Amino acid sequence: MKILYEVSRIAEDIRTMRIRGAGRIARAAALGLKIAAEKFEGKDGEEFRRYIKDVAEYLRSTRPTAVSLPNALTFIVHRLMISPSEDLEELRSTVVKSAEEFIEYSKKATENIGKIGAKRIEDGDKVLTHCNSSAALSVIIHAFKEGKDIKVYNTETRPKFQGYITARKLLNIGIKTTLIPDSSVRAFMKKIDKVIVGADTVAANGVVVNKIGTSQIALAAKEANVDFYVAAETYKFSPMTVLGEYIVIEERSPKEIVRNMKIPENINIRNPAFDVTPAEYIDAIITEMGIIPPQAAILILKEHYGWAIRDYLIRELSIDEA
Ligand code: RI2
Repeated sequence: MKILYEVSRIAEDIRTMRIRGAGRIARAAALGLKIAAEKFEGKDGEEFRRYIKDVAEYLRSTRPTAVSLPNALTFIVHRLMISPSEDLEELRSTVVKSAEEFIEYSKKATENIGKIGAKRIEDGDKVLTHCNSSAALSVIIHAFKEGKDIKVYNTETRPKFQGYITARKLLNIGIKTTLIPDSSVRAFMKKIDKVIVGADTVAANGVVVNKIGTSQIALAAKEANVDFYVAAETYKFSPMTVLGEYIVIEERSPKEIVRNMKIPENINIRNPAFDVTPAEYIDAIITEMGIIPPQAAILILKEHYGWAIRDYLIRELSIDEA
């Protein structure tokens, strides 16, 4: 299979985290499929279908944890597979339009999460956030733009330090922000009114997979009786978890941890990028469709990904009753 330079560039940028954040990698992958469709040079509809499926698989393999990535690709590939047409130009246009639709939906969803979530932020609140989540930031920024006087505490987020991106963005907008080390979260929790983080994947049972350190923050919030919110678009909910699949936690290079430090030879270093926060530590998940308790994740999945679950049951298990 020939991978176009533009598509391999997108894949490499996702892998190396030049493009990062669950929403952004999903939109970048959708763009990759769109480019592949536009530049496909074959003549045959069947060959086009195979090619797009292979490119989708190639893009999907870049990072394993955020389900937004496979969900974006499946959304587009599914449309292509169910099209009754054999005409190459019609199929090409199906992929291009579906990719554009996903990208548009994704941007709007993040905006709507902000509008909905801002209602949970009160004037005078001190809000803690972790890593760099555009969904979580959308809530904070909307609340601020509504005129609420809020202060943010945001973690550095070792080892990639995405907290600095968050701090810069908030400061540019004029929101007071205090950057804190990840390990100081419990010490600061008594000052905090609300925690709001993003998500890479939400499972059918309501557990949330997000940047490493999130579950410790949830634990500290629970202990201090501080509300803990997750901001996540519906395409961050994982249909395969309904079917019993585990979420793979990405383990990245130890080099990200040690950087230029002198370290003992043969030292064993682990660098998991994400962790799992149990549903009972989460007060609510803010989606573009409304605020739900984490235990209602299964309802979102049935409503939005019923087709994907049904597809799997028919294809793999020959059952048609999802
Ligand atoms: P948005 C990020 O992962 C963080 O874990 C963040 O909370 C999550 O994606 C969601 O980000 P990474 O790509 O989609 O930095 O809300 O590993 O922007």
